[in-house]
Amino acid sequence: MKKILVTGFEPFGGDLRNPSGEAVTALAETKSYEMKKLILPVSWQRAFPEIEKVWNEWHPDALLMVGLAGGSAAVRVERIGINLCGAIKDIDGLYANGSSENAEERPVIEGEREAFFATYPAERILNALKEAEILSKYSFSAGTYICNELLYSALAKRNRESADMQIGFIHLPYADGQKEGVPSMSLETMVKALEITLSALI
Ligand code: PCA
Repeated sequence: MKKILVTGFEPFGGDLRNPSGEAVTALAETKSYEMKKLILPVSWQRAFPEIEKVWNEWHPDALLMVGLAGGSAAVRVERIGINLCGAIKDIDGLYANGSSENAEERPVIEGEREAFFATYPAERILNALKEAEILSKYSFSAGTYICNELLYSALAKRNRESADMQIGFIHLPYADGQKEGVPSMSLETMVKALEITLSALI
């Protein structure tokens, strides 16, 4: 049976909820694959090490990371991770350089290549989401915050270790009722979108 590591995030940036963590938590166990879940802190220093630990100990066949893209109306199937951390503070009040005062961009990994493509079957996933009539699209930038940092870090590790792993990132909209005046989707639809994505991985 295939082993899939699925991650979501805790709330950040003043939001009380993060639909990515809620949707991942709500995913049901299935008979077709073994699943481990992690709900990660939106922290430059603490998020990826949690993934690395499970990866090294459990050796998953696939890694699906999920985050919130506030303002997006559609489920976004991310295609690319880039080697750039923006000058954005995390929930610990720190920039990617570890400083709380010195705002500066930095690479995710010094000296590593500019970008990696996600290795999950993006086309199959998007087709399956569209088939289910879930508002969805490709995205060619996961931003420069911690979602991109995870995607890039995971793809770089896979490349370093020549691991044959499906790795990708899904960005979700705000959940219905979470915020006024922004595009949103029901949590139920988002859970379904993740189930469809997971089925496309196996
Ligand atoms: N979204 C942020 C980080 C955590 C999350 O859910 C991002 O897009 O980078």
